[in-house]
Amino acid sequence: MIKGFVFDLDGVITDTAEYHYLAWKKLADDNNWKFTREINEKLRGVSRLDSLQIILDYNEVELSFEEKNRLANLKNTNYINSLGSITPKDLLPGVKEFLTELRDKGYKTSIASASKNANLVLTRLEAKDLFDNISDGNSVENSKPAPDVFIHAAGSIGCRAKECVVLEDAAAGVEAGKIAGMKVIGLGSIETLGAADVVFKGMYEIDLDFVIKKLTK
Ligand code: B16
Ligand code: MG
Repeated sequence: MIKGFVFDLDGVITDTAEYHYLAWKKLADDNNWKFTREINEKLRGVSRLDSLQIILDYNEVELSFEEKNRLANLKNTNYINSLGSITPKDLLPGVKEFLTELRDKGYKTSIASASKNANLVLTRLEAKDLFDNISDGNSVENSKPAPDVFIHAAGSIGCRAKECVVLEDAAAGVEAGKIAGMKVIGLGSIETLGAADVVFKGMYEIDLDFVIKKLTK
């Protein structure tokens, strides 16, 4: 029986990928590193330090742990500065309607994001009230594809893993949700999210009754 829905943030509730891209691009430009849109796609759902490592590997650059932390912090300052322009209009299509329907029907809802800025983004969106709990990059040690943040989220809303449905836009997140033992709805393209139980283009396409039937049969 499904009792809870666990939502990724970036790419599912709102699209902060462009802000992440611009902040990484500035860091890369300042350090004369190559950084493309294609590499940026590989950073979806990946933690801040792991994202930096992907960029460093691509450029064959080796740095000390301290230097990596310093650069990750610089990127984060740029990213946070850009979040000031986010408003409730930046909720992705169908998000408010789907969350409202879930809560009206008695389902528990939680965020499960790799981001350490989830609270700030949700505050800007004025969307914190749509969720019973927020689990994020501050809640767990291991980031996706490790299942930790989803397991943390399920526990926080009083559900067992098998009673939860995950909504994810990134391959690493779909993998994490499956490892956690949850049903997974992929939001995006079937090519990237084929490992999910069902894939929709966006939340606006989801028919709740259809999904519950499909995931519990
Ligand atoms: P921060 P999600 C992820 O969020 C982003 O998709 C990813 O691009 C970012 O690097 C990661 O959060 C960490 O974010 O630097 O804000 O801690 O998709 O898991 O909600
Ligand atoms: Mg995401």
